[in-house]
Amino acid sequence: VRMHDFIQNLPKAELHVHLEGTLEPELSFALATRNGVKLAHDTPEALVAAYDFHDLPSFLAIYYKAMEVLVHEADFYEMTYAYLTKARSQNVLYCEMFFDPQAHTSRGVAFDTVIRGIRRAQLQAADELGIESQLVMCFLRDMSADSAMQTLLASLPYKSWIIGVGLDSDEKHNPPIKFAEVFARARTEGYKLTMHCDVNQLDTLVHIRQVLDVIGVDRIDHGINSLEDSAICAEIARRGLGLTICPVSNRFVVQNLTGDEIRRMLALGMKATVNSDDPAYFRAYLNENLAALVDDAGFTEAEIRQLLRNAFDVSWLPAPRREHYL
Ligand code: ES4
Ligand code: ZN
Repeated sequence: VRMHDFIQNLPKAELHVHLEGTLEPELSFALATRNGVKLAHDTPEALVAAYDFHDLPSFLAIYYKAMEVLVHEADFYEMTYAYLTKARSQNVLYCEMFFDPQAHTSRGVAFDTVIRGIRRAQLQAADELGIESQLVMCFLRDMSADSAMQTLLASLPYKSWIIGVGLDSDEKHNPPIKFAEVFARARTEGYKLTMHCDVNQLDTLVHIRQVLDVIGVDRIDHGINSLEDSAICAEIARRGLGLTICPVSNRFVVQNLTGDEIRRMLALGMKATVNSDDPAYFRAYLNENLAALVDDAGFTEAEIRQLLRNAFDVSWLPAPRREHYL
C-alpha cells in the first residue's frame, strides 16, 4: 500500500500510449450504438472476455476491428478526453500520445476529423484538468511507404499540432529502412522521429541498427533487444536516447514483464522509461505498469524515481517546460 501511494503521488509523464489503445469497452459500446456499427460481442464484459492476446498479430487484429466505432470528430474527442482524465487521475502531468491516421483514413474517415477531435480534447484537458500533452503521428509499417508519404503530406497543414512521427503495427518483414525517405522528409519538416523496435522481432538487431544509423531517431519505442549488443547499448547511452518500455504490454505480447531488462538498461545509463502502450486492452494504465514492476519485479523507490525522471528528461517538451518538471 505504501509503495502504491508513492507511485500514485509522484508526478509522472507518459511517452508511449496509442490513443486508439485507450478506447475502453464501455465507450466502444456507446459509440457503436450511436454510429450504428455492429460489434462482435453483445456486452462490454463479453468484449473484454474475448481479449485473447498472446502475440502482436493476435492483439492487432482485435485493436483494428474495435476502432471501427470511431467515425465522427466527437468520437475522437471523447476517447482522447477520457484518456487524459484517467491519466490526470493517476497524477500524470504530461503525455505524448500516438495516433494512427491510416487506420481511419483507410476506412473513409478524414484526417481532419481525426486530428480535430483529438486536438479539441487536448486543449480542453490542459485548460480544465491541468494535463499537458503533445501528439505523435504513427505510420502503419504493414502499409506501403507510399501510403505513409501521403499521410505525411496530409499532416503538413496541421504541423503545429504534431510534435513528431513514429512507426507502429506489425514489424515482421517491415524494416525501418522501408520508410527511410518518409522519415527523412519528416525530419526536414521539423518533426521529431521515433520508431517501434518491438520485443523479440525477426532481425531485431538489424532493425535497431537501422533506426540508429539510417533513420537517426530521437527516441526508440521498446528497444528491449538492444541489450543483446553491447556496442548498441553504449551508443544509445552516449546519445542519451530514450527507450519507451511497456512492461504489461510486454507481458501480454512476449510473456515477460521485462523488469530485468529495464534494470539492466538503468545500470548501463540508458534512459529507459515506463509506459502503458494500449491501456484499455492490457487493462493497465501507467500506475498499474509501475505497480507491476514493484510487485512482480521488486523495483525500489529509487528505481521508480529514476524511470519517471528519465521520462521527463527524454520528453519532447521545449527545454523550459522540461526543466519545470525536472
Ligand atoms: C501496438 Cl503493442 C503494439 N505494437 C505495435 N503497434 C501497435 N499499435 C498499437 N499497439
Ligand atoms: Zn506501442
